[in-house]
Formats: sequence, C-alpha cells, structure tokens
Amino acid sequence: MSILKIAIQKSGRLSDSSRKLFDECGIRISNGAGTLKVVAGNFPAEILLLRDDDIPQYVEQQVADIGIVGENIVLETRKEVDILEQLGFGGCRLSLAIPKEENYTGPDYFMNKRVATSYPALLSDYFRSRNIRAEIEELSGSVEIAPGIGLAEAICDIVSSGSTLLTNGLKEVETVMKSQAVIIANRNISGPKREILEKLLFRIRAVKNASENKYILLNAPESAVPEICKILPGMKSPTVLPLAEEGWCSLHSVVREDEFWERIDRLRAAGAEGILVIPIEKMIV
Ligand code: PRT
Ligand code: ZN
Repeated sequence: MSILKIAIQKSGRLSDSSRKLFDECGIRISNGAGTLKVVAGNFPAEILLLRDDDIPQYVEQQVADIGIVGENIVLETRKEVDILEQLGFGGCRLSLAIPKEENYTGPDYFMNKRVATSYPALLSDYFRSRNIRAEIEELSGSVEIAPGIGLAEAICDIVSSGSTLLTNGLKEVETVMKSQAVIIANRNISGPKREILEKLLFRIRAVKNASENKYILLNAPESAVPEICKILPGMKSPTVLPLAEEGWCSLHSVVREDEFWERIDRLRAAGAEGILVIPIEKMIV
C-alpha cells in the first residue's frame, strides 16, 4: 500500500501550526516525543520529524515526498523542489538591519560593509541584483549580536515582531524577502502517491479557505438589499430570507477576513443591523 511521507519541523516555530493543520484536515498524528517518525492514524501518511534546514534536501532526495518549511529555507537551500501551497502561518521577513544611531542612505549604504547572516545565498542575490559589493559573514545563529561584538557593521536576519532588533540596538532598513510556511514536494511524485497528495491538498485548501473567510448574517430592510448585495458578493451571491417582521429580511454570506472590517463599516452605512460573524470550519469552493 502506498504511503505519503511528510516532513515537518520536529520542534520550533512551525511545529505546532504544522500539527494543527493536520488535525484540522482530520489526520491524527500522535505526539511522537523523542521519535523520528510517526504514522498517521487514519490517513495513508507517515510524518517525519526533522530540523527545518534539512527538509528541502530530504524532499529533493525523496526521503520525504512533501514537507512543510519556511519559504526562506526553501529559497536559501536552492534544492530542486516544487512549492505547492502557501500555508498562511510562520509569517516573517528576511531583513537588513544596522545600528540604530547610523544614518541610512539607501542600499548603497552596504557597499564595502561586512554583513552577518545565516542566509548567504539570498543575501548575495540581493546585493548582486543591486550591484553592491559587500562582505558576507556567514553565521549559523545569534546573528543579531554581530555588530555589538565588532564582527560586522550590519546584519541580515529573520524578523517578525522586530523586538530582537530593538533589544540589540538595531533598526530594520530593507526587506530582502517576505516568507511564510509552504508545502514543498518532490518533483517525481506519481501514481497512487500523487492521489494521496491531491487528497491532502484538497483538505488543506478547505481548511485554509475556511480560516481566510467568515460567515456573516445580518438583518436589513428590503429596500437596502440591492446595495448590501453589492457589498457582500459571497461565494455565489448572498442568501436572502424574509424575516417575520414585514419589510425586513436576513442576509447570509461569506466575507474574506482581510476585507472584513472595511465591509462591516459599509454594511452598517447601508442599513444592516444585528450583524453576526461566525468562523467557518471547512470551506470547499
Ligand atoms: O531546530 P530547527 O533547525 O528545526 O529550527 P530553527 O531554530 O532553525 O528555526 P525556528 O523554529 O526558529 O524557525 C522556523 C521557521 O519559522 C523559520 O525558517 C521562518 O520561516 C519562521 N519564522 C517566523 C521565524 C520567525 N518567525 C522568527 N521570528 N524564524 C525565526 N525567527 C527568529 C529570528 O531568527 C530572530 O532571531 O526570531 C528572532 C526575531 O523575532 P522578532 O519577533 O524579535 O522579530
Ligand atoms: Zn533550523
């Protein structure tokens, strides 16, 4: 029987969200503390628990068929794998930062400077595309302390809240790339394994669509319905139901999370009342 081998981070920033994703896809994986692999309870998959940096290579070599890893790692390691889906978690950016008291003049600032990073490939691409000659000091961790100890004049590292830069007296001046967790796949998956992969991707997309959308219910006078329908496109068009109260109806629809607040303001201005917003568990489009 075919089984899909899936690599995820063993412990780190992507592990909990990766496990939660499988849980939401109805795929049960046991804790696996101290083990390298766990077999899914009710889906033909085996989960390999690895260091995130190794995942692209394992997927390229088909030790794992697919993996969940940050786009930053995929692009830095330059392995021959396909990126199938962005997952919407693990969001961060790879940024250049300099001591906060320095006067930043634009990317030319880095000319002939030493820049410490764990991302030498991405950073040298960035400098090359801007014709900047800088010296890259490769470090495997604690990059943010490099300027303080005189190892470099600047750093290029992953930033999310920015508090690490702040506490080390640095300021972010350029974004080299934006990143989030993605599904990567070996380029030669075929036959029954491909079918399992398609099934998994179908579930992941349903979970992702659900998390990106909200179900919305509201009441409105009949006269406001045409205007409200324009604001609420829904999956096809809003459901409109009559209310017991003469001249009023209830509208049901789906709205994107990122457009949500702006739509709510417009809906209220158009006459909507009693607005309820409900999370969606799964959404098949
Ligand atoms: O042990 P293993 O090698 O598996 O894990 P790791 O320690 O190398 O990676 P981990 O768990 O730290 O990160 C895994 C992935 O999460 C990264 O490859 C990114 O895609 C993503 N990610 C999201 C982050 C961050 N946010 C993040 N903030 N990775 C690292 N950081 C670090 C950053 O290096 C810096 O030290 O957090 C610090 C900055 O955070 P802020 O919030 O202070 O700006
Ligand atoms: Zn790592």
